[in-house]
Amino acid sequence: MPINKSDKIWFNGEFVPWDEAKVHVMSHALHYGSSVFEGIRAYKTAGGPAVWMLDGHVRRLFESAKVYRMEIPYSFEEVKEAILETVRVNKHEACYIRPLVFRGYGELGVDPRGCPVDVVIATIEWGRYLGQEAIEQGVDVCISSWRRMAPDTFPALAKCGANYANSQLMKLEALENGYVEAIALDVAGYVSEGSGENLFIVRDGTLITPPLGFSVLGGLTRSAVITLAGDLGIPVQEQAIPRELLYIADEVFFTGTAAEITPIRSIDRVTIGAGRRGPITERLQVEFFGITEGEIPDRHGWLTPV
Ligand code: PPE
Repeated sequence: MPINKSDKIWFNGEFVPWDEAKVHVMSHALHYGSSVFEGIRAYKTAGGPAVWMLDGHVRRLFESAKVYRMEIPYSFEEVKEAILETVRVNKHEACYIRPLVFRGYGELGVDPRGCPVDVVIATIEWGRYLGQEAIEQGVDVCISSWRRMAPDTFPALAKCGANYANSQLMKLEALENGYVEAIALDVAGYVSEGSGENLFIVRDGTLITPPLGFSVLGGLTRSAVITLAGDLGIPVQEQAIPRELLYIADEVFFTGTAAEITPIRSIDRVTIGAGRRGPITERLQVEFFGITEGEIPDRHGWLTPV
């Protein structure tokens, strides 16, 4: 997606103009994928922009950094405040927020210890991730020939730049073959997730999603959907999903900060359910978008006013 520049980027504690937020080509992260990041949305509400699940995202950023032994030189509260300040400074009504923590310019070689840990927070205005119509019509996806990483290779719960080498292979193959997105199986052959989304299916009125441990990211949208399903009295099971259960599911949808709740209408050209957004997906969307847009009371305290 093209980048809509905003005015300023928070860079190691200071605001710098968008075009001046640069790093050296010998930065460690560029060579070895040593970055961890977040993707957060601020939604437009009647009371001004509000950040969705800010604490959960900042917590996951610190956890991702912990796994890779990266010491973030700011406190949890400082990072939270910097995120809010970046939205304010850029005068967004709504935006996508990209905090990025990376091993910077210091030494060359895999050993990262001689490189500083740099932190940036950028914001852009971003529309629908999988296209404007996707939210209502659903998307056509495939099963990737690439598997998600095995649990003892790359830690899936850490949102590390390096994981997205695998995601890029999935995405490129899917686009090349005329699909919008791909779903990967894990190392054992069970359904894992999309290149940048968690996945749910609906079967006989029950929502099913792979548990953490099936090489999935612990998605915040995934957690929100599980909570909303509870509110609506829809049973949820976290269990292994064999590939064929996708084809015979009543409904399938993706969740993610960027993708929000996006229905899937076909997989490998097999029509899912009625071939359009299903009723449970729609009920969850109504709740989700109602809360994010400030039209339904934020009963779980998910929005932080900017
Ligand atoms: N799995 C993966 C691999 C993933 O990247 C995301 C988010 C999710 C699941 C859903 O997690 P959550 O956003 O907490 O519900 N992907 C981010 C990056 C997408 C991109 O293209 O960049 C996002 O949605 O912001």
